[in-house]
Amino acid sequence: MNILILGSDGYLGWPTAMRFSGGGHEVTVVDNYFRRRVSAELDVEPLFPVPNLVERARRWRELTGREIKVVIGDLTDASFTRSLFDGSAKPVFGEGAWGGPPDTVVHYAEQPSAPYSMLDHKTSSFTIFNNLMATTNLVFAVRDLSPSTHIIKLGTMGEYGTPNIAIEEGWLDIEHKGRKDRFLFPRAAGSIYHTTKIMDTDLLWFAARMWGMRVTDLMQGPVYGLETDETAMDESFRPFFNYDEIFGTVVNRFVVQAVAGHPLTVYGKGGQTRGYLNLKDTLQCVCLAAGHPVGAGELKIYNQITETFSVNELAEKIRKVGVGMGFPVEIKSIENPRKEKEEHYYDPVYTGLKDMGLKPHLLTDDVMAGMFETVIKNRGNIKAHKIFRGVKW
Ligand code: USQ
Repeated sequence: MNILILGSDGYLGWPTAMRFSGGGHEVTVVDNYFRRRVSAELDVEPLFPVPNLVERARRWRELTGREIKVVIGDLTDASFTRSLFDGSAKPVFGEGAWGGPPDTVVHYAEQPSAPYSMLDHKTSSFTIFNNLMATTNLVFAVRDLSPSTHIIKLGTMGEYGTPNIAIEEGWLDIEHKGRKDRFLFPRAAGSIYHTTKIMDTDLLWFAARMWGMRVTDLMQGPVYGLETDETAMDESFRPFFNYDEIFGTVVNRFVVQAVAGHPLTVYGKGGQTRGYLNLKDTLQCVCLAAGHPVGAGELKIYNQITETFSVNELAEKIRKVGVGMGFPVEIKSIENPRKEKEEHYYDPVYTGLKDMGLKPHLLTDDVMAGMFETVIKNRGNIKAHKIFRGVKW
């Protein structure tokens, strides 16, 4: 397949690019380096430096002989987005001829942080504009230039919120006054970022209904880890590993806190329950979705998680592994800077991807110990002041 990966510099993008390229697909990666710029602006750089996309693509070619083309640009610029579908985009790396419009687009190119979206009016507006314009421009480019392209969009479990009923995979059958119909599962997001993901889903559903677009929306929970088969090939292939409050997800944060001797920052009562998954499983899920293109006019939704934990359960698991490795880990509940339910029902369905063949890598003691080892090697880079800033909702 000819695959376009939008948002390739981020935590998930580059590992996904290597997986598809290693699998023999033609891969073009696209990014505007938003994450790098904002990390520097807000003083929240990752645990270790990550080479830019050209440097990584060059190293990938040296090691594998395979070429990943790199295009740098901003998807909120409609003409730039269209250039990716009509062959006029100019790669900054990669010499091979244009392979034609993509069979599959993996769309990660969004501002991914809930706290960033809640910092202030400016970052909220940016999140809304950036995320919705990128998706809008993609939808129109596909409609006009490559209507058979399968769009794989990264959504989030946070679109559903924490309802008091089981969370189905995207859709809910309703019986009302004796009649039945099927609707998108009710959504109730807890941040401006998560709200933009709801709006994305609505845009894509509109495009599927009106223009026969083919869309898979992957409702993903917080991801952890930094090891994949490909990142293990070379240190420069490791993805962004953030431990700060803006870009760090909770498992990664807790491991760094344990190593740094910082009490694990459980927000509020710690009963907040979410579905989690290993970075390795994100790659499996996206590859499975790409291998199962949906029909014209179809929006297929999967809940992309492999197990659920409350924040208290996560903290306890990481404490146990940390203590076993000689760290005196302390857990400390702090006032929750977010507005979210701290005790709630949580029963998501997540069978669709497993039915397609997903083999989950769970959060075992060994997996956590592996994360500890990488963090220990880089512990000299940990800056304690980056761990908590208290972005209030
Ligand atoms: N939490 C703590 N302590 C911390 C950090 C987080 O108790 O130090 C809690 C949060 O309050 C929340 C839970 O842990 O209840 C998860 O927080 P998170 O920061 O790991 O994840 P979140 O902000 O929800 O966002 C992340 C990704 C986002 C993705 C989302 C999936 O950054 O891109 O969409 O996970 S989900 O959470 O299912 O919506």
